[in-house]
Amino acid sequence: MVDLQVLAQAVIGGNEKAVALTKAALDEGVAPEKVLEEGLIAGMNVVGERFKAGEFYIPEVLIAARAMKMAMQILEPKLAEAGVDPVGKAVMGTVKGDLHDIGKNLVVMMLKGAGFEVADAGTDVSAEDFVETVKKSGAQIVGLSALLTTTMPMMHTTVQALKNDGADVKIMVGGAPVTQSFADKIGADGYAPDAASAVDLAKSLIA
Ligand code: B1M
Repeated sequence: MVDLQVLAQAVIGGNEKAVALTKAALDEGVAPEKVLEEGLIAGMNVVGERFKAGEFYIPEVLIAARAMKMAMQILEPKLAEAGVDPVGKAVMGTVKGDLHDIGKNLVVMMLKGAGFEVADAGTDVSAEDFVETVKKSGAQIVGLSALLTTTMPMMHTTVQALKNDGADVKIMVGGAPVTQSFADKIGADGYAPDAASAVDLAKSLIA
């Protein structure tokens, strides 16, 4: 029998054995949602906690997220067959004029790791494209990332566009120059300083 704690440990260590263990657990008849929750998500939760505590750095998070992503490729079709609902739906993107995507990708991976379905809108995303992607995906959460002080005003523009459109979506913002007071000023629903906190925030915004 595959021990799902061993699978969680493989994710934490960024070990590609996570793929074989996921496969083996499914072959043994373990329910896909159990593999997801007690193996992959349990592992990524620990990664998030260690990152927040300063025990893990970005490379370790990226390696863990890569192991999770590879295992998810095996698991996703089985979850779809089993009709397992995602925790929530989110759209993530870096705002117009900004091409930085390392932090945004980290947030995407951590959200997926926590069981969210995420539409990654990419970088240099205009306010109109955010509105469009939110509509198409039916997301409850939209995350805006910016790394340049010069693109922070684009967050405001995007928040206004989403509100003018009447989109029923919670807006979270983040990125190195962004602060809680900036988030409050532009009318965002929340700010997170790092990828692990972004997951906590997303969960609280849809609770
Ligand atoms: Co750029 N760059 N860059 N750059 N770059 C910075 C941001 C800069 C601070 C460097 C500096 O001057 N010291 C500076 C900005 C200064 C400012 O605005 N005050 C800068 C500049 C000026 C520029 C250019 C204008 C340079 C030029 O061409 N003259 C240019 C702009 C291009 C553009 O975007 N239009 C540019 C280009 C680039 C590269 C292409 C070379 C490359 C980007 C590669 C890529 O992303 N694919 C790059 C990089 C790598 C950086 C630095 C070195 C690193 C950024 C990074 O990836 N950090 C950066 C300097 C630095 O930060 N030391 C710099 C790691 C990443 C994990 O952190 O993105 O903060 P971060 O994400 C964190 C949190 O912020 C948070 O979670 C993440 C994980 O914890 N987070 C969120 C992020 N998004 C979130 C969203 C959320 C919640 C949390 O909810 C929605």
